[in-house]
Amino acid sequence: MKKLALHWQILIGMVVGILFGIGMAQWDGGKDFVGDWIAPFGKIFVNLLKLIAVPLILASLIKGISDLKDIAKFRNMGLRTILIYIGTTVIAITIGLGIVNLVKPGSGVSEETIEKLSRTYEGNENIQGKLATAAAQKDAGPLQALVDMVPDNAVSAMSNNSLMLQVIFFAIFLGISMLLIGEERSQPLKNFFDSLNDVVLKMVDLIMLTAPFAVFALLANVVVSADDPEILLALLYYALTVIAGLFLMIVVYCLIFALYVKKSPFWFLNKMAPAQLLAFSTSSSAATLPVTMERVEEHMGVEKDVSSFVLPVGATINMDGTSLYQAVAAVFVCQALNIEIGLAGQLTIILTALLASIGSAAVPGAGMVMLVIVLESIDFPSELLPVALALIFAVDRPLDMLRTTVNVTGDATVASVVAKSLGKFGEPDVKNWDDNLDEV
Ligand code: DAS
Repeated sequence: MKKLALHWQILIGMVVGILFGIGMAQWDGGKDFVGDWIAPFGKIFVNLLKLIAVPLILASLIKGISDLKDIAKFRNMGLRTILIYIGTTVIAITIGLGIVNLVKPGSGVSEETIEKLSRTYEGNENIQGKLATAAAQKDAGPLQALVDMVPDNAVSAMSNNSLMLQVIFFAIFLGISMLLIGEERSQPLKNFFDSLNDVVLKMVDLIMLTAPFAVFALLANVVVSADDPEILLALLYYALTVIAGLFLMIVVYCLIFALYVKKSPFWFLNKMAPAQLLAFSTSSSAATLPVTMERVEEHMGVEKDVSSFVLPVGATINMDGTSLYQAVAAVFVCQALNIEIGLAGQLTIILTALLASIGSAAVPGAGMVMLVIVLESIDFPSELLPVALALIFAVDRPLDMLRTTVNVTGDATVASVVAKSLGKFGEPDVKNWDDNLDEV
């Protein structure tokens, strides 16, 4: 029997994981059993993907830059990439503000719900941790993000995934230096990174063989750890507002694909499905990056010198789903707590949500940390910050899964647009999902 396409296998793993999690949640020992014996396999899978993200970024970026032959082309591609990323993020935030002001999900939240959520979550160490992280980021100087981008140790930069920008900085610096010393002298190093790139992409294929079981473990753990349905219900309007906004953002990507890239949006979503399902299951753009790169390069035909730059940069600084969510969440908590924010406040949200999504790390729950920065930018009462996070905490994980899916879809869309604009959108190497697995 012909093997099921990868995304169907992953989808089956997710559905079985959700059903298994629901079943386990009915049994008192279910949460502990899943946490002790099932969840670790999901964590191992995420760790494996993060493990290879760094060598993959290094090899593909250096190969991509050294393939460009001259720096002017790299500068042109870099500027185009950053501008388009900013454009899609501003669109996302605008959609978020539009829909939250239209639906007004916060106005329906009752006093007792606010009281119950505050009592349940305000002391939660996860919320305290996010407030502390946000405070630390706020205390940093305005150029701290720039300083953090420059590693003081090439090896340590490669060992810490959340400092992916440092790896990108180092790879760009090395790649440009290779261009400057000329092809002949840099050829041995180029051959090394070319070969490393091929080997790491094969590692992605091998890791993906375990994806169906891994997403089963991830989803089972998310479901069995979910909060009580009553609280989730109280936040239904808010969650649906975010989901509607995220869906509209996917429609924007499909329109961009159909009108500019001139390919069917369904073709695009079909090619991206495994990466989107992984983004949903892991809630981590960083962990999903190796798969996003493999799909965009090998299954969609975007040339490596574009995808190897645009996608790693996008995974760290372009989070359209997160910025849309921050716009909705910031206005939602103000509505729920009857805090007036005028037009000026909403415009401030556009700017700070843009900067916050650039500053968000590509890891689960990063968006909530940056939400504190956005709230503080509109003079939100600091004593109400724990209540504000408590209001959205219960549904943050499922919404994080969805906004991460939008984040990676946005990165792939921009990579396709940049490739199309540079005439570097070729034919995919791999027609079917398992063509490149035959020799495994
Ligand atoms: N989970 C983040 C990511 O990896 C997004 C977020 O937290 O909003 O993209």
